[in-house]
Amino acid sequence: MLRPQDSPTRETRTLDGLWDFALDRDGVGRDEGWWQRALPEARPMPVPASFNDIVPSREFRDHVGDAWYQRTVHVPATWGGGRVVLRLDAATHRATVWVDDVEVMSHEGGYTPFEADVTAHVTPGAAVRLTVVVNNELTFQSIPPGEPLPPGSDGRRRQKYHHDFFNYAGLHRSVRLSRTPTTYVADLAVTTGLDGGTGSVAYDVTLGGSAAGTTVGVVLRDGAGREVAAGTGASGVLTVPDVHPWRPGEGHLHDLVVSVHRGDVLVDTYVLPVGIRTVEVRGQQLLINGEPFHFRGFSKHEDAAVRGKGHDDALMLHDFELIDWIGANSIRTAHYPYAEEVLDLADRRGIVVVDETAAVGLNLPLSGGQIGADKRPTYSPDTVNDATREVHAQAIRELVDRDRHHPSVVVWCIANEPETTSEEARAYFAPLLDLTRALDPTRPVGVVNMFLAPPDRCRVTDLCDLVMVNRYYGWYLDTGDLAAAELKLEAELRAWAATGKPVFLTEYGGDAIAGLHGIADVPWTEEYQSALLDMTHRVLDRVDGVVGEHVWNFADFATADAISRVDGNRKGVFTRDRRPKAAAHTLRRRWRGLGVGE
Ligand code: BDP
Repeated sequence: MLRPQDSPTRETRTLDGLWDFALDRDGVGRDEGWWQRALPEARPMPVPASFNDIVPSREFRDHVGDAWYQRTVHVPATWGGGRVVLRLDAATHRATVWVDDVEVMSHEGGYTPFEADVTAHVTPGAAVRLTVVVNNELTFQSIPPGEPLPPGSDGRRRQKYHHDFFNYAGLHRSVRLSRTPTTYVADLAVTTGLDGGTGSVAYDVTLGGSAAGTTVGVVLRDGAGREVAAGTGASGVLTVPDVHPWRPGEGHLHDLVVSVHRGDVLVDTYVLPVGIRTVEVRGQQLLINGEPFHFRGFSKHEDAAVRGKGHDDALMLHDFELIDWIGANSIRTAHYPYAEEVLDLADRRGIVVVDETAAVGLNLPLSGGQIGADKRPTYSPDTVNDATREVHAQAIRELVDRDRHHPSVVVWCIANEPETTSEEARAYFAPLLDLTRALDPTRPVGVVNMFLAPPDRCRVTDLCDLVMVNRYYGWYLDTGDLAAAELKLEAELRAWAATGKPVFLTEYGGDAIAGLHGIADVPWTEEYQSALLDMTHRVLDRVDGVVGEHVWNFADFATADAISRVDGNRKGVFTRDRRPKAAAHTLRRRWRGLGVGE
């Protein structure tokens, strides 16, 4: 699926703004056919945004079930004779869409786009009613998983989930209506290579509609707009002498311009930004363009006050400026695929990305407040099962399809902290790792490991291309005792390094309440958070084979209510409104190589 864009042959309209909205409190909307009429008791709701925090009420915040969005859309009269496509960049966690009375698409999974050709259901020059029902229920067959709880004393539905971030829902990203020609560039596969100073771009164009009598041409332009290579035919390999590659810290992009002609007439044209670079795991190194790369940065969240997980360009830009300020070079899209705009910006700024599916919480021993309290097996016919794995496989297909062209993306992460000590875990993950490699043989793939599965017990990490581990020594383990934590962290990282694979510490850190101070090693203070990071860095610098350090988290974020959470998770080195804690300055000194006081 190619993203909509404006070009000489294409036109795109965003449908962002205020929509009508109704919570379906009694779950009757589908039976009553709410798409056929104005929503009952409709109120305005912004798109993109989570609906949970817009209205100050528990009913909105904790709603479980369907929520309806509706608006009128005017289809431009000039769009006659074209193909009209409706695309939702994300609807969390699933949605069904109607154009007037016609159901045009349904989609499972809250963080990847979906689209439908709605040409037959619209009339250029006329308006249509667009209705979307979004559902936020989690089950053992959804990614991420969850399960229903008995209704509360107020009769409202409740659910439990196994991940540590608030279950925000709604239309989190843009909705677009676009027009393409009826013969159009439907798909584009691009693989880049480097051989010394010479770059290569292998391309393969798929046309939609009638290809009869058409010719396909491609032109590659560098960042200054100069043509550096050209080719004819739907597939081929372009060679770029003296290439300007994409590299970390320098997001140089080329434009691959695809043109489809019928005789002299331009039928369609599509422009894909391309970064020419290579990625490879060799021994215990991760190489970008043949050079060892060390990840320093954050595992993040998409999270902010009021808008929840709704994408916002201002916040995104500010986060990237802070990433630059602190001297980070990479992020991990914990714990789901982020808005495509984030990857666009990472491409342009040379920020390296670990790209993750929404498979978080596949770990029953870890859930439920007390480790081991939930005795059910994670993988069983009644819990995470074959049907879950198929949903997970589809989430991987959609992630790779959406993001394969982003040069910033160098690693696929197909799950965070699943249960990985059982034979069932190995049987669950082996085919998913194979699938990811089959979809994209050019990038390493892994599963993030958690502390209950050390090297001698984990049955999955040996199947991965690199070791990715989250460790909280000094926080959940050896709380307040950084000396003990230092010894244990070092012993464990050395054991992982002995596996011969590159070792990436994908999460470490501790909570700090901004403004809380202490002299001794007191958890929750800004000083302790900083000291914990310093301790971890001493260890990382002593262990060979470590390729990366991602602090948990970039900023404080919302979670479900829990006695271990103080208005959310406070492991951010920035507060939720992006003010630095002491830890941010600690990291900046390390990552920018500054002396004390600089
Ligand atoms: C890790 C999880 C992350 C949590 C973090 C924490 O990967 O989602 O938020 O722990 O507890 O295990 O802060």
